[in-house]
Amino acid sequence: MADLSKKVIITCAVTGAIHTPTLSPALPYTPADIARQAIDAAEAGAAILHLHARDPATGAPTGDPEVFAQFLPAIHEATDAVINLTTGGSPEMTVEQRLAAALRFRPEMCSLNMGSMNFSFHGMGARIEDWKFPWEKQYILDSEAFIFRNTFRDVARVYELMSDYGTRYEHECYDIGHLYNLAYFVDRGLVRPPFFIQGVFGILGGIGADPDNVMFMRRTADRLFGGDYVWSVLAAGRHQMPLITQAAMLGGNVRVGLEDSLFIRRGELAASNAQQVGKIRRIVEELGMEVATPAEARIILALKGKDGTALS
Ligand code: KMH
Ligand code: ZN
Repeated sequence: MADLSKKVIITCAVTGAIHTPTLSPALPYTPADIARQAIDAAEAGAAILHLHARDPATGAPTGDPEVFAQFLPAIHEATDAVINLTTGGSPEMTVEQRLAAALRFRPEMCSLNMGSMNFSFHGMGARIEDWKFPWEKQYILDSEAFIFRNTFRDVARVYELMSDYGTRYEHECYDIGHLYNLAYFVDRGLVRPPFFIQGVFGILGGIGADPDNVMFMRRTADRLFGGDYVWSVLAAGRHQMPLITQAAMLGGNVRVGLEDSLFIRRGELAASNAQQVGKIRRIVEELGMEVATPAEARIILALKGKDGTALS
């Protein structure tokens, strides 16, 4: 068995709920496109696929399990990648709607957002005049007033419901305080190690995308969780590749995908999710590290395996 401590897990977040179709022709929103891009990302080296659904006709984010059902089985059959379903959903969903798909499909992993916060992206698309779909512009503008609700009771509920299914968590931590929120749940015994922590940098409302902050979050997690956590980083927009490269150099794991950034380099839109996976894979390998396979990621994160899900 290879030394798993040197392996880098690549997560690919394929479509998300922030970007809208006008912003990039590569952003997948039909079930067929989400499935194809997810499968290509796995083939390029992503061990984990973080998935949201979109209305097939308009590209608007949806939490409807029936829409997830139009692409999850294809991904489940075509790849060995770990399927990780969002419970963050979108600004327009209730907490119930955000949980519906994870409850139905009982994936190996689901996201779990570790605190309430402003979560804004209203500056995006400021120069766009012709929108592909009527909902997009207002959706983006309304994020100026969006409070991303993740109360202690909400988070506890996700733990209580999903732990019954053996689902484990991508703990999304948008600020240092969110690490302390996780420590609170650890103390209450609601979650057991290893804790997968996704440090999220550069969301307006969360911690800034500064290398110092990456170090600060890493040190704080070390202090709170010692050897009990597995660390990963995502960064929004142009910060994506630099900050995740820093994370890899610090022994962490990385997340890419069009959910987090539409670009492949400054001023150039990415052609696909797989292109971003390929780029970080090359960087990681050039730095002398190896990318984790899905099987290795399952061992590192103590996941239940594909057979324990309701995805097929
Ligand atoms: N879009 C990311 C910054 C979720 O799906 O739970 C946060 C996210 C939330 O991935
Ligand atoms: Zn997400």
